[in-house]
Amino acid sequence: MKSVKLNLNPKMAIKSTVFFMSTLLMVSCFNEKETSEKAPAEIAVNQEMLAELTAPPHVPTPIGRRKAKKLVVNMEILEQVGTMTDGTTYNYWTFGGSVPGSFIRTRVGDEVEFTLSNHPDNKLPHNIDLHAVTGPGGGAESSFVAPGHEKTFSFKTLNPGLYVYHCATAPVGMHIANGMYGLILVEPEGGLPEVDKEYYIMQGDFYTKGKNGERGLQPFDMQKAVDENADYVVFNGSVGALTGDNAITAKVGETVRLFVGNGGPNLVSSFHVIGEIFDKVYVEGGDLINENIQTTLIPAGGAAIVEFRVDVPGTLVLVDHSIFRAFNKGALGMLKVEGEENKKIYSGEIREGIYLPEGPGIQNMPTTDEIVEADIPAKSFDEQMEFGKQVYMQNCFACHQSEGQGVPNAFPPLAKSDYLNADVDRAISAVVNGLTGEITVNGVKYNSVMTRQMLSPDEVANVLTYVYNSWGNSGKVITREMVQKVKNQK
Ligand code: HEC
Ligand SMILES: [Cu+2]
Repeated sequence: MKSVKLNLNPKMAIKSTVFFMSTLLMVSCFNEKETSEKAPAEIAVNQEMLAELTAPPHVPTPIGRRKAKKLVVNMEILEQVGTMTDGTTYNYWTFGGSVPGSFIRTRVGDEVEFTLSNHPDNKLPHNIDLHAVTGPGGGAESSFVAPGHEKTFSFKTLNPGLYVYHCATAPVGMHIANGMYGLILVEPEGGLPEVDKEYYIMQGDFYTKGKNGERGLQPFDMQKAVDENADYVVFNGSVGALTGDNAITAKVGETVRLFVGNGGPNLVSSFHVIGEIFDKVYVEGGDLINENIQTTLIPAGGAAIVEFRVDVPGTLVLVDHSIFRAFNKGALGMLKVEGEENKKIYSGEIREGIYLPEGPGIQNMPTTDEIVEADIPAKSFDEQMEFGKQVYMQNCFACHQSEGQGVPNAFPPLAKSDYLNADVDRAISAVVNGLTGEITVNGVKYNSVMTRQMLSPDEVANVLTYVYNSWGNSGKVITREMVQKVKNQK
């Protein structure tokens, strides 16, 4: 019974004893049917098995009906440089080489023998606090391990649920901020109900010396972390870990289960999937199931299991609905659903999920004149193309789409655009000053608003060079001087 674990005040304790006794009565009535009614601590294990560990967004095979076992988990800590976003790298500290760390899947009653190895190339000692552990520090005290060493401890899983694990070595916040967190699932007796697709997603906030998008290897910024002023808020450790080719997938009619965690260190997540309603949410990763939910709150150091059936094809966009984090700091992922349209459920005029909360027509024009200079001007055509593509993916992609194809009735195409190719200054002006009013692109009329893009002259030159040299366009090279000239005309 769960009361063993709770730390109750006296009044609660009385209540809980009454509850405990009445449960005992109930149990004694229903007891006959299965061993499953045993207190988790009493569940015997006789076989040993090596735990399957997976990197996100994948999860190990479901437990199903397997009996409780001695489960051997071998987790290796690796400090390694990885990509935060195009052009920006970060020295991640990881459990198993990924952020979040390897997913651990257990069942109630398992005896987990956990070995934590700290790779000899690492610089620091680490440990692990698993929220699924009943015991001091969640294992932290027994697992503190220096580089080139390993530590083993064991624990029995008593409470089903989805739990966070993280490093708890001082300064704890710094170890978590560098990516040292992951999820451990404790399935109930008999396993979770079957679904078609399962994925592992974990949010985290990152603090870098340079601001969002600044190039190069970015060191951790302690002061920003203390101030809770995140430069990046991301799913699965980096910007784009779940978008484009990295998107997770499902087919129309399938049921999807997402194991969603939040490593923090600071921010809570308002987890939402644009264009979908959660049929079920295991609130905070526990037993309580809520139904028909739009957005579920996932605290730092907490988790939730969300489930839904996908009914129509398209791209569902996963966000932290603290929405600037999604569109400006990276907390955005995609679930691509393929299959037959169902016009009854969704009429489907726009195929890809575009999200403009206020609609393109009423978004405010930015008023500030402060435009940040790009740190390094491109030195060659190839560099212009490379930098330009990055600017495109960060600033234009959402509307004009990955291949410049645009979105029918909303955003004009840039691919083979006669409007673009006819007049370079006019195209520069669209980016620098914004564009509004009726225009005709390839014979189709658009009457909407493109807000002025807050980019440096170099960035404008690069992105337009990229656009002009992609998707069958006229191949012009735009220089910062050409951009400057158009700016001065204003
Ligand atoms: C928020 C959506 C949005 C973003 C972001 C955006 N645009 Fe546009 N863009 C539009 C809309 C809408 C129009 C048409 C405006 C009109 O109807 O007057 C347009 C028109 C254009 C045109 C002229 C029409 C054509 O198809 O040739 C160009 C060139 C252009 N955009 C380039 C860019 C570039 C480059 C970026 C990124 C730096 C960008 N846009 C970012 C929405 C956007
Ligand atoms: Cu650590």
